[in-house]
Amino acid sequence: MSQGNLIRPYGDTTGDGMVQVSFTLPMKHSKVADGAALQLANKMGMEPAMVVHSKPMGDDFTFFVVYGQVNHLVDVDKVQVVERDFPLLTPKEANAVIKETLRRPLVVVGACIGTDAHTVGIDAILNIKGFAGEKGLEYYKEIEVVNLGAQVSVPSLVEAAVTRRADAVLVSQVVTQRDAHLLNTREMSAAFREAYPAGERPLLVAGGPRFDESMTTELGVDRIFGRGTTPAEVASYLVHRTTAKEPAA
Ligand code: B12
Repeated sequence: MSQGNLIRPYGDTTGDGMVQVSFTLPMKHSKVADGAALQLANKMGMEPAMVVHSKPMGDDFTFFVVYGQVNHLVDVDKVQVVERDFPLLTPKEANAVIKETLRRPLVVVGACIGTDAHTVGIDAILNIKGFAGEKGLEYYKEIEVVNLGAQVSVPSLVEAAVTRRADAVLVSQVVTQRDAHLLNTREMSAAFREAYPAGERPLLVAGGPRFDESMTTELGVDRIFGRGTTPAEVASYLVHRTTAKEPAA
């Protein structure tokens, strides 16, 4: 039987299994609090473990960094991720494909929905100034960007998508408290399915740092982009999907 491609974390020497975790406990900073942190680390499978940093966070909370050893193995062959399954295009190439195939600008409507006011992420993708040295979608001559900004309600987003004849709707969710990002995204995708005849709705794309990129079906969207996404990746995906034959389901 194959042992797979097994590895262990590296701290001081190869394969020593050393990891570092940080967390907060609702306890006053004290020796007992340090002991409580250690107990948690042990229960998490870190043995031996050491509190290397503890700091009061106000009167009733303490923040910890714990360094310790785990015995778990990582089987690299069993790792599952969503790989990019479309070619990465330059703005020039993306523009050329849109011009040849759609023969009109590709319309993108973007927003932060719900109560989320974290616009930096969606702006990084849409605004001309872009992100990580890449220009945003506004820079693309053949992409028409409608950025609705923060705290947009789902009905307003649907209305804007219908009015502007959006090819794609880009939604950002940064706040994840009480699973707000999941609930809002599901509400959004359901509303689009209700508002559009089957096969005619725009592509639905969700993005934000704490999404699991494999949850597209569960959330009813076509693609999810996570932490560190760059504008060219998004533009390339949109070009790939909107200029392909099959419509969004
Ligand atoms: C800046 C900031 C703010 C600013 C936002 C200003 C603005 N105009 O955006 C202000 C001060 C307003 C703010 C407010 C709040 N914030 Co705040 N904020 C942050 C902070 C420090 C940085 C976020 C950021 O700009 N990242 C940079 C961008 C470029 O990264 P990004 O968002 O991940 O985006 C990238 C990808 O995720 C992806 N992406 C993102 N969206 C999309 C969308 C699409 C379609 C695609 C394709 C890709 C994509 O592409 C981007 C580029 O790679 C984070 C902590 C942190 N370090 O992340 C907290 C953080 C997000 N905030 C947090 C909180 C709690 C709040 C408040 C509730 C605080 C409060 N009690 O009032 C409020 C909520 C306001 C609201 N109604 O939403 C928490 C969220 C915790 C959680 N689990 O939900 C964080 C994580 C801080 C923390 N550790 O507690 N915040």
